[in-house]
Amino acid sequence: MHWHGQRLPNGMDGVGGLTQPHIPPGKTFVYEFQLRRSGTFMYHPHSDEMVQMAMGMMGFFVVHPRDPAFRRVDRDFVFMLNAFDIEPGSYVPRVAEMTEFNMWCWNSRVFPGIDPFVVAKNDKVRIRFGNLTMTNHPIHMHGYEFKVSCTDGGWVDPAAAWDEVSIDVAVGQMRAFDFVADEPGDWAIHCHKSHHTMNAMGHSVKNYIGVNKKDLAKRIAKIAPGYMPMGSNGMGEMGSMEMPLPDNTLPMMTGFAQFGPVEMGGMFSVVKVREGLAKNDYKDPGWFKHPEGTVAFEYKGAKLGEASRDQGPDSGIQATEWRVKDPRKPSLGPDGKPRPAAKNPHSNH
Ligand SMILES: [Cu+2]
Repeated sequence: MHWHGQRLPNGMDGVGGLTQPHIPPGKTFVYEFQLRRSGTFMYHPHSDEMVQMAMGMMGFFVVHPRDPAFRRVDRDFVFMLNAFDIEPGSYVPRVAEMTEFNMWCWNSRVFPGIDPFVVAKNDKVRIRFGNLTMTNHPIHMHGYEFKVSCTDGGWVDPAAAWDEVSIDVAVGQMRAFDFVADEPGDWAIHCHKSHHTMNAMGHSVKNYIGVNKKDLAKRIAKIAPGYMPMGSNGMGEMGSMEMPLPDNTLPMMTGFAQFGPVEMGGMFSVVKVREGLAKNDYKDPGWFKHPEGTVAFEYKGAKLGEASRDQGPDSGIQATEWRVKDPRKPSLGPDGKPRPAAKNPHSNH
């Protein structure tokens, strides 16, 4: 087992073959080392790595500072980004997968099976994550800018901590960010790669946007009972459907909140900031009660016309006439006759 990010004697570093013998099945090995620095770390096997990591063998390793006042926060969350490739209906993850994973997890769970991050208003909050998937994840939190406070290499000096609203975490990296939760609400937090907020079956769906397939669906359903085509208006409608699914899989995107389907899966959760929560209260407080007049609403006034597009000479937009040249034909001049062959300025002929 490799202790990712730790300072330790070389023989405790856990690299099979290099610093110790591989651990055979059924055997137990002992690691002993002193924790020489605090921060956000991980551990994972360094033996048959592709198989063992694809099967989910990995963990987090947070070392708290000896001085509890050092960089102290009120709420400290941690999640591991991990991924599986599990064919819908099957049980065993594919282990020879390089990029086409279909279960994008935090702590081996996917939305809506991930707990919300429950936070009291004005709490100092730290969110830490490590990435042991095989791709990078730009983790984006709504509602706040935050300070990146800890990386693989340790604590970022407060004077050097930088502001972000999304922080990319590369493969094998750890990141932590801090913020003061002064804006109550239900703030989404998610990976910004859109296929990472989907569960299995997000792959290889055909694009039927704009296609009226009522007839088609009927005809296909005759030979494939239960067939349901992807939406004509995009994939969002999948989020509100109760589709029949094979056993051992999950809807591609799902989850309901107070305004309807959330249409998410995978690496998504909600930071729930509420007033008056007790210090250790992590219970889901339900959906945010928005103050009157603070929710986006449908416009019901006079019908809006098309935006006008002025193409006059002073508009700044130049009317452009596009011509397409047929390479088989000589180009024609404004008089409709073939143009004389252009002189090549770089040629001496
Ligand atoms: Cu991602």
